Amino acid sequence: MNVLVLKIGGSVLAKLPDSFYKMVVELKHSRICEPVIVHGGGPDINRILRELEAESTFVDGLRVTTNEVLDVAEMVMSGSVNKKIVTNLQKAEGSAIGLSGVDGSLLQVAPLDPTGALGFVGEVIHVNEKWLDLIIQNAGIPVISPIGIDASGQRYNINGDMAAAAVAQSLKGKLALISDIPGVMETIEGKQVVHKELTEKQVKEKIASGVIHGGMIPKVNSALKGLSKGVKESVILNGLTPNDVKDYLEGKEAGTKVIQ
Ligand code: X2W
Repeated sequence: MNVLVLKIGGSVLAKLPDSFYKMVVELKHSRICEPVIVHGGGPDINRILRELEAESTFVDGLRVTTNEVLDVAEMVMSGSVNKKIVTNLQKAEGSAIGLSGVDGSLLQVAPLDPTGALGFVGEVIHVNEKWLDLIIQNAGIPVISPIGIDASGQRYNINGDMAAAAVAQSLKGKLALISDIPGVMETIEGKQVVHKELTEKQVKEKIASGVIHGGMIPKVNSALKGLSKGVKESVILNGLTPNDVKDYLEGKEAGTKVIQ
């Protein structure tokens, strides 16, 4: 099985064109690969928490998750965000099945921070991949919301990138981090270039020198995290020009591959 896990963060989600969903459905129908979507929803969670006057704090990019925050994160991600993506894929004539890590204990987690300072933030310790196989073998595209569950039935909030890396690793697939720019870009001798490939060392150097900045930092870090967790290949691809995803799968130059 040739799986491509597409991680769609909340900020890029709002910008994706219909052609993105058509491309995902085409990947499935033409058997180029088996697409699996893992999404986030950070900006929507922030908005609802603000409306509830229950704003949360972040430690190293992870949301400190109290019981109340957990309820909102689940409501937003397993509810509206998940169903929006499912609907968009259905409109593109795909057969999408939305599920969260709680369903069938798909994402079994343990607390990420044993001191408890992060609250209910989970780390995936096992992916119950039989549910994903079941959907994939029945022509479906799984759409996964990053809320997990532990053996006692406690739910946890999982960082979307970490959930995507865990799913890619368990399905022995590739991990594509969907961005709204063509990849890691740099101006060299007055010309803007997209780096085709970067090693972990180069990524660290480019973060230190400021070439990689802003929203690209969590993406490259997620790509590296994926590799360290045993993902075959991590790549940053532009979701606004969806042909890039197909080009990448066909071995043509597209996006930025991050390698060890
Ligand atoms: C994230 C889950 C959503 C996420 C959060 O609560 O924001 C943790 O931080 P994006 O849109 O991909 O950033 N969870 C533990 O990762 O969303």
